[in-house]
Amino acid sequence: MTPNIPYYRPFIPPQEMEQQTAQYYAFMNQRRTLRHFSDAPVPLEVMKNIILTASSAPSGAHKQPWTFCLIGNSAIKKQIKEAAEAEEYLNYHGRMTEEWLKDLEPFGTDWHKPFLEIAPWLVVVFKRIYETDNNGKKHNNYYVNESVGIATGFLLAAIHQAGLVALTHTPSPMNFLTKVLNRPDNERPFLLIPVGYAADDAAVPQLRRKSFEEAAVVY
Ligand code: IYR
Repeated sequence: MTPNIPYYRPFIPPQEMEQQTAQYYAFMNQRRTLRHFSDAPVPLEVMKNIILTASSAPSGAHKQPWTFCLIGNSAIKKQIKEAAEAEEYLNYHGRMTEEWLKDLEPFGTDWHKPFLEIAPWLVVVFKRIYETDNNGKKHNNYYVNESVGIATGFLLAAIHQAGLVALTHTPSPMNFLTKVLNRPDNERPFLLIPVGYAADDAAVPQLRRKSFEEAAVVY
């Protein structure tokens, strides 16, 4: 077993904590999913910090079953945009139900995905189903969806903290990302996340978030 090391966090009195958590909530509650990006550059160093934050997430047996592909290359972004639009065209023209299309109306989405070329960075999150050891033996990872979902949550929080915006984009099916990015057999695309500054004229739908009583039950 690996030896344990001491862990310390300073004591925060409950009153101070109440203020601190209220402030953090107010800050996080300003995060919005954006579809309108500026093409203004964002330094690679910033993206590295954001991805390291994501990669600090807890994971099943600490297997860290994720790979974050960071794409700034215009030719690859173009390839991804074209492949995503080809799939989405089919989705919006028959593969999605009437009910689904109606549910998406407030968001004004369609098969066009210009942001995949405009945003300075695309982060493609891959989940790693298994790892291969030095003898070529495969070992399944644990709670992969939960782990990668949590890491993606950390990623979105770090993007927001940077003053940037993101879109949790789910082109469907997503296997074209495996091909375009030449990913190995143990990886599956999980989410495609354009990251950048919000466009000057960016707008978001007016949404209401669940109240505490709607979101939670206290026992
Ligand atoms: N993947 C499609 C459709 C779509 C589905 C849901 I659920 C959304 O919240 C938004 C879009 C697209 O990207 O347009």
